[in-house]
Amino acid sequence: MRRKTVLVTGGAGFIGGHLVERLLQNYRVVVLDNLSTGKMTNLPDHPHLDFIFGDVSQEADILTIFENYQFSYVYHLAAVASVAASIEEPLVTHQTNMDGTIHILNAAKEQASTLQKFVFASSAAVYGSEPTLPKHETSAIAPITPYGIDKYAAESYVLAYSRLFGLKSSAARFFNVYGPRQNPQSPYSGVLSILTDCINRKIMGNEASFQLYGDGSQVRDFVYVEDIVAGLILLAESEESQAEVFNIASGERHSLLEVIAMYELIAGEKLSLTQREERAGDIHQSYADITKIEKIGYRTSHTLKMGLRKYHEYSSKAYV
Ligand code: NAD
Ligand code: UD2
Repeated sequence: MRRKTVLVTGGAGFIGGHLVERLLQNYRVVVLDNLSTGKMTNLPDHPHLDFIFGDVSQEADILTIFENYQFSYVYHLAAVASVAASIEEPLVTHQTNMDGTIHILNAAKEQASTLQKFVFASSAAVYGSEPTLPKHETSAIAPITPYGIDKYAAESYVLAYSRLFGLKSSAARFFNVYGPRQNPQSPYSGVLSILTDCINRKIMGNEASFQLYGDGSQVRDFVYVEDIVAGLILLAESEESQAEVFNIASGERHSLLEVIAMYELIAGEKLSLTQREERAGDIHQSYADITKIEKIGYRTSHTLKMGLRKYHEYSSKAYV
């Protein structure tokens, strides 16, 4: 049978690479990426994968792709994913995170009659620091950074295109994602990628100290990247997800100190911690209610302990 074709923007990124790997089991996949943070090494060499170097903020790049392919699904993940970068360069970020989304939506709506779903990668950042917990999809929206503001505007556009033009769509608000190939290089990289890097450097006999911002009592909902992928595919394939927004998280909550202790036990390595001032604007607690996505069939397959074990196993091999 002929494979259906799927577009993944930002497919060479951390989450995109995992999504593409999974989609290639059933689909022909087209990746659009400008490799600003993504890497070709995040993508497998596969006969059903087409990589297109291009920029979502350039209308011409998008139009060419939609002229050349008829898509069954679009997963729009391309974004400046760093909150810090969005604060330093709000306009440049906006061109990708907002304008880029409108370009993709405009092209996708021309294929609305055959496109089965447009899935957008949004973020828990839309909730900001408003303290009511856990976060439901109906919780107050109070983004506090250009990144969060653009994510909320972009997801609102996606749902509006469903109402206005009949584009079938869903938006997913990811909580703190972790797993293999997450880049630890910036101080604003996901904390578990930084912890993983510290642990592996120590295992290799190098000096490594983890900078703990605040007292470690901050609470997060860490979700393993394969569970994000499963959630995205569920949203694409489910009819009940039409024109709705969903949290994707683990539903577990842990303080940073608990996570560090769990990781040390798994890796068999004690970390040296250097305590620093709490980061300005750091949210003390962030965790999700995932009842809405569970009602359409989502089940987390990884407890934090399982996810950390897998991540450690993968990354300790990658360091050798
Ligand atoms: P990432 O930086 O690894 O992936 C983003 C990808 O988009 C990269 O491959 C990058 O090269 C590409 N890209 C950036 N600007 C582009 C442009 N103008 N044109 C084409 N491609 C472009 O980040 P990630 O963690 O994999 O994030 C994927 C998506 O998930 C993003 O939309 C991000 O905002 C969202 N998200 C991530 C997290 C997380 O914890 N990692 C949490 C919430 C939401
Ligand atoms: C996450 C997202 C961010 C935004 C935000 C919205 C990631 C990587 N970041 O930020 O994009 O959506 O949620 O709420 O998913 N920490 C340390 N030491 C370190 C690094 C971090 O102590 O070296 C602390 C940090 O101060 C924070 C916690 O660990 O309290 C988690 O940090 P993070 O950067 O992984 O994620 P977060 O929740 O701040």
